[in-house]
Amino acid sequence: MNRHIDYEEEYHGNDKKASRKERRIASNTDRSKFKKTDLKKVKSTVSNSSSSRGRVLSITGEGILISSNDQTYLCSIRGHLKKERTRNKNILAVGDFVYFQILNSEQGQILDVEDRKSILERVDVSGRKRQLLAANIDQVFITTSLVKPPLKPFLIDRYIIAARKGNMEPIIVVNKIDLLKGKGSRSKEVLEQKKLYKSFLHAYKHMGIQIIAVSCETNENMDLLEDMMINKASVFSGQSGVGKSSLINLILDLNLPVKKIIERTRKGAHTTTAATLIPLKKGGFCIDTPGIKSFGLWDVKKEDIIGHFIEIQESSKDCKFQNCKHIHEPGCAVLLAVKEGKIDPLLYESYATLIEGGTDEFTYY
Ligand SMILES: Nc1nc2c(ncn2[C@@H]2O[C@H](COP(=O)(O)OP(=O)(O)OP(=O)(O)O)[C@@H](O)[C@H]2O)c(=O)[nH]1
Ligand SMILES: [Mg+2]
Ligand SMILES: [Zn+2]
Repeated sequence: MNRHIDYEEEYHGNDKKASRKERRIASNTDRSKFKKTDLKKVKSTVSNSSSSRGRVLSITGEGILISSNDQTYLCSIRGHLKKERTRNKNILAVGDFVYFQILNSEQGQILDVEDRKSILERVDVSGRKRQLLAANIDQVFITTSLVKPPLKPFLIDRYIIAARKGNMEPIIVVNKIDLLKGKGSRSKEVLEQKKLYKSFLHAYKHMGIQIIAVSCETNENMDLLEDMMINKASVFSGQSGVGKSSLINLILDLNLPVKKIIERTRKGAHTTTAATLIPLKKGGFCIDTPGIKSFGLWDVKKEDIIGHFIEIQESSKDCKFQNCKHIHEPGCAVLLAVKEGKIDPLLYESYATLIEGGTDEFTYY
């Protein structure tokens, strides 16, 4: 097997390796922001005369696939770039623009990475490193589904915060809207989802974020989603099984692998295993990504979280204590507003989960 496989242990990780590396970086106390770190330090010593510019299409165990002038090259990374991995699980992401040396008609070596205009990142599975999910994109389609798997509003907030921090527009895509209608729509499970979905729409309509409900089964709003993608770079991200690849297949008329209908269990199976940059015939790009279980925010301070919840921030001005976290403090105006129904309970719960953090599924750093 290619020894460069650990470029990207990808989303499911290589646990042994990760824990070994974790120990190695355990003493690393560098808390500086990413903007000041890796890329700036990696200012090129490379002469550009012998290098070509390309874009990262995908990163797998075999190497990094670069597209340049309508050709693709499987590339390795030059040594000095690899050193930048102390706090980073990966130093390159799909969507990155890179300079590379062409070795032959199929292979090359990456010399340098261009500064990014935007980046989607999270805490990796080890909980200590920054994992880059996608770079140089305009919008994140925070993809969720109804019923199978059920809607998870808390995960959505994390994505919204990460998208805004990374300089991208968050857009919520609710897939499988067909499952709320027709056959089986009177089951307890579906009725509960209907209720949650209604509260979710109510809570999030004030957030200034576009929400689009779609279905790959009935094609509902598929034209609208396609229009939103034209001439933009978009990334589809979200839990496994919500239908990211199905949506891309339908809109771009592709054949990306999707989960088979016969499901033994409802969780676990990750169908897409590596992020891939796909060009749109009508202009623009989109990135399909593997499903994720949790989304730990990288380098987001607790103080910044409240800025995302406008109504909570507004109410907090009347709290008795200036350093009130709005969890259980006396004289908390936020808790009072929740009690009086002025703040949506769903939003408050999401806020509280983010502030308290700590659980496996919703790690907060
Ligand atoms: N009922 C219904 N099923 C859908 C819809 N969209 C996708 N599915 C089904 O959902 C399953 C999962 O779809 P995928 O496209 O593989 O999901 P994914 O988000 O790409 O999953 P990962 O690659 O594992 O992250 C497949 O069996 C699809 O047929 C929809 O709108 N309605
Ligand atoms: Mg997929
Ligand atoms: Zn308070």
